[in-house]
Amino acid sequence: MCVLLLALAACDSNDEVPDPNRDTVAPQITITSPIADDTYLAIGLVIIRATATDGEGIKEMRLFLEDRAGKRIPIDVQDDGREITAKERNINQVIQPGVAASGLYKLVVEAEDHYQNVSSRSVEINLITEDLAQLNFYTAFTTTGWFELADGNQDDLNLSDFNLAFYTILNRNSWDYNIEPDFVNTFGMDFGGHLQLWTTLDTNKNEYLEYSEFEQGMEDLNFFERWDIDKNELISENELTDGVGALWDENNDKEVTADEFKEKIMKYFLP
Ligand SMILES: [Ca+2]
Ligand SMILES: [Ca+2]
Ligand SMILES: [Ca+2]
Ligand SMILES: [Ca+2]
Repeated sequence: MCVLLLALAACDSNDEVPDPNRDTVAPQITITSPIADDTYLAIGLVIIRATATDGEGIKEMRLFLEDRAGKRIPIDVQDDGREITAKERNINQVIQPGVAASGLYKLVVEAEDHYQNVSSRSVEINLITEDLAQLNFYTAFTTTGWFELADGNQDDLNLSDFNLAFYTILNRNSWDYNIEPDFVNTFGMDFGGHLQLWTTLDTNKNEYLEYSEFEQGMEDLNFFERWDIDKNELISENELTDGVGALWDENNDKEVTADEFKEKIMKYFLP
């Protein structure tokens, strides 16, 4: 009987007396992508990179897209593979915002520790839902989010990132290494009018595109060197846009019209 009373008393006092070890400090959050005020197509890609740290461990990270009225759309956070007690957790994922209306949105990151301390940080981005045909080529191209994905937020593409980004364009099913000859031929026509590009690339004629063949083919196409206007051996987003634009300007009037770019942007630079 006495034991039972003691147990009850211990239980009561546990509820009433604050735990001196209780963690009262909320996690700290840093968002490195997207950059505030960047503009993206609603049907394009937005990379989200955020880190939360907490002296006692992070229980959960949450992600929302919030419109101007404060309405929140939750976004599934991909597990970063760390222990639930980890003192640092990360968000590193690509989303397609898919909102219905253009405007300023907040990307909100929340982190909660094991003592219900919650902190929140946000970054504002512009999302545009216009049909691609309503945009000029530069805006349409740069707001796809493709370049940020390709450059890993490094601002410019070096030769190996550049090649990898174009390999990813050609390798449409990222889960295999199978590149379709027909798609390569279409790409060849769309990027400079090259007939039967596949035959040129598959030099050992095994009907398979080895990466070395692809690299040699890219060197022969000479995009990187030609587009690198300032010759710093890096391709900036402007250089890429100008380079692609020059190839797609079918009537050579130095303008890329929606008719010239719309279908191709969808095919090569949007998911
Ligand atoms: Ca804490
Ligand atoms: Ca081959
Ligand atoms: Ca350059
Ligand atoms: Ca034109």
